[in-house]
Amino acid sequence: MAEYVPSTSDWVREQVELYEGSGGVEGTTLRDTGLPVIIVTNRGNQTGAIRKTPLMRVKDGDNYVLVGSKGGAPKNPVWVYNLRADGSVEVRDEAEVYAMRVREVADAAERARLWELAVAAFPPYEEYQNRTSRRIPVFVAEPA
Ligand code: F42
Repeated sequence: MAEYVPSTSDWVREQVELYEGSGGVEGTTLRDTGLPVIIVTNRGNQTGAIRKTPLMRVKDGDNYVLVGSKGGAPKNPVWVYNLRADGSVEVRDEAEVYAMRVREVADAAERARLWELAVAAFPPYEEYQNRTSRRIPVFVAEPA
């Protein structure tokens, strides 16, 4: 059984610990913004380790839109490569945990629609995309 290897980023690791440790009652928003966060459990594509990645909650019906923004950094967050390698994830949304299948959004029209949902849920995504020449990857997680 692969082991969980926490993020190297302290605030992220702490959010995961509070969110999961409270069964999805605490630590479910982005700092003091009140904006909801989900946790995507994914598989390290090089180490095989269990990785837990908090992301903003962007819903599209029963699906979740996963945005590889990383604050507009020049490089993709590495969980993008995990999802590209293995689309089987678990999404924790507060007290619920769903087995989901992730696919990367390639179709321009679909991406435009989902990007609009993402920016509506978390306006900074727009700034992040303007901040980098990197095309921020967008994934959809659908119930497995
Ligand atoms: N990040 C976003 O991109 N979008 C969001 O909407 C978002 C919201 C959010 C809300 C709350 C919160 O606490 C964090 C939030 N984040 C958001 C940050 C997000 O959780 C990630 O921390 C961030 O996107 C960076 O992701 P990362 O996967 O690049 O994380 C780094 C810091 C990391 O953990 N690196 C590990 C390390 O040891 O350096 C390796 C992680 C890993 O998956 N390794 C793979 C493996 O095999 O184990 C290899 C990956 C590879 O191919 O290199």
